[in-house]
Amino acid sequence: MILAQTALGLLWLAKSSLGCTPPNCLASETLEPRFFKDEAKSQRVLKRYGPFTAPGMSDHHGMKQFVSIMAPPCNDCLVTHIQAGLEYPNGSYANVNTGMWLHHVVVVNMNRSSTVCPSNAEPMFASGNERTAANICVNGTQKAGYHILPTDTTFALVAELMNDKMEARDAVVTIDWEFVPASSASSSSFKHATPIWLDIDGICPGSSEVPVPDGGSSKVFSLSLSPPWTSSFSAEILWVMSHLHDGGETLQVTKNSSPVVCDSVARYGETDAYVVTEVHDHNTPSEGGSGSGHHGGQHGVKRRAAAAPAHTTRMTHISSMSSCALLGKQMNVGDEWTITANYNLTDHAPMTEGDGLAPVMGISIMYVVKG
Ligand SMILES: *[C@@H]1O[C@H](CO)[C@@H](O)[C@H](O)[C@H]1NC(C)=O
Ligand SMILES: *[C@@H]1O[C@H](CO)[C@@H](O)[C@H](O)[C@H]1NC(C)=O
Ligand SMILES: *[C@@H]1O[C@H](CO)[C@@H](O)[C@H](O)[C@H]1NC(C)=O
Ligand SMILES: *[C@@H]1O[C@H](CO)[C@@H](O)[C@H](O)[C@H]1NC(C)=O
Ligand SMILES: [Cu+2]
Repeated sequence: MILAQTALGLLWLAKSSLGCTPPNCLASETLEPRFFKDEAKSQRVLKRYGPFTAPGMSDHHGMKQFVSIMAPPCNDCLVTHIQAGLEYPNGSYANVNTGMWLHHVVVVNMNRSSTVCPSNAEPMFASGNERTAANICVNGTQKAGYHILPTDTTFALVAELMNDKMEARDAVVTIDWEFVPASSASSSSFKHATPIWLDIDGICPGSSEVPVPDGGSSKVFSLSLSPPWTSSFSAEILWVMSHLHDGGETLQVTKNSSPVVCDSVARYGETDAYVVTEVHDHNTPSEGGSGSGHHGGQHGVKRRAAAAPAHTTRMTHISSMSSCALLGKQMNVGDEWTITANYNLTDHAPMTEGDGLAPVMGISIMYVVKG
């Protein structure tokens, strides 16, 4: 990930003294906590970051990455559950059916080192447009959370948005944070969770984006983290969440070549928000960008010859990735961990960029408790 360096470059932002610095100025919302409310005085807050202006489709395919310094959601607290989302500035839900993607969001704790790549700052959460939750406490069954220390003063937010319309549009990234204060966590014997970031782009990933092998001439391919990551501690694995791009089918986390410890499955178009329906009419050779975009559809939605009858295409995009919970004390000193991202571009159309295929990703974040 680029973020370690890029975020440092933007540190001057934090020094601005206007009370708040974008993207930290939007109203947050207090929500009802779901886990450990009475037991550990938990709190839950929906933070809004932005607004960010995604360019029109003709400018970098409507994509833009934003890197900003953000305040941690709480101080000296254990974060038990995290989930990202996307809104328009008027507060309405934003997703692919209205042409706006939360391509990815990564939250980095700039005051800590990544466990897998110690030269980078620690990515403590990430999400793609499928918006998988980091359910660290597994719905309150585990007294565990990511400890934001009093010295963790600086987080970075890396957000990439993608806009399917011709005109530039604003969107707001939301993150729903649930946490318990460290004092009550300590008196309730909460455990501290460590995020382990495994990435097909390597132990110290760059952008995490990997080109499609041979430009996609082979529709079925797998990409792995190689060499694997070797754990230097033993740990209990609480939660494993994974990320693929369109065309992806499964992502496997494997220990010592076998067994597969977690097999995460991509599902497509489970709700209307993840489906783009287009009517193609030869009289109005659609473009102008409403929906067909540069991703997904292109392969299945080649412009039809003028004589072709009007027809409708329905493109589905990844709407969820299954997670794995409570895998037990499976991590031992010296274990070699890898992940394999399995793609089948025949089964599901990949994203395109111009005339070629967009790069793909394969990432798993494991939240573990050392010891
Ligand atoms: C909110 O903004 C979106 C995007 O601009 C727009 O499509 C939608 O109609 C708006 N909703 C309301 C209730 O104004
Ligand atoms: C957590 O609770 C939600 C809502 O009840 C449920 O859909 C989900 O399956 C639960 N997840 C786990 C890992 O228990
Ligand atoms: C946290 O990291 C930021 C960015 O590197 C740095 O400016 C700040 O001083 C650090 N905070 C502490 C308490 O070390
Ligand atoms: C890829 O998907 C196609 C279309 O669903 C299917 O026929 C084929 O068996 C799949 N290939 C593999 C290796 O899964
Ligand atoms: Cu991605």
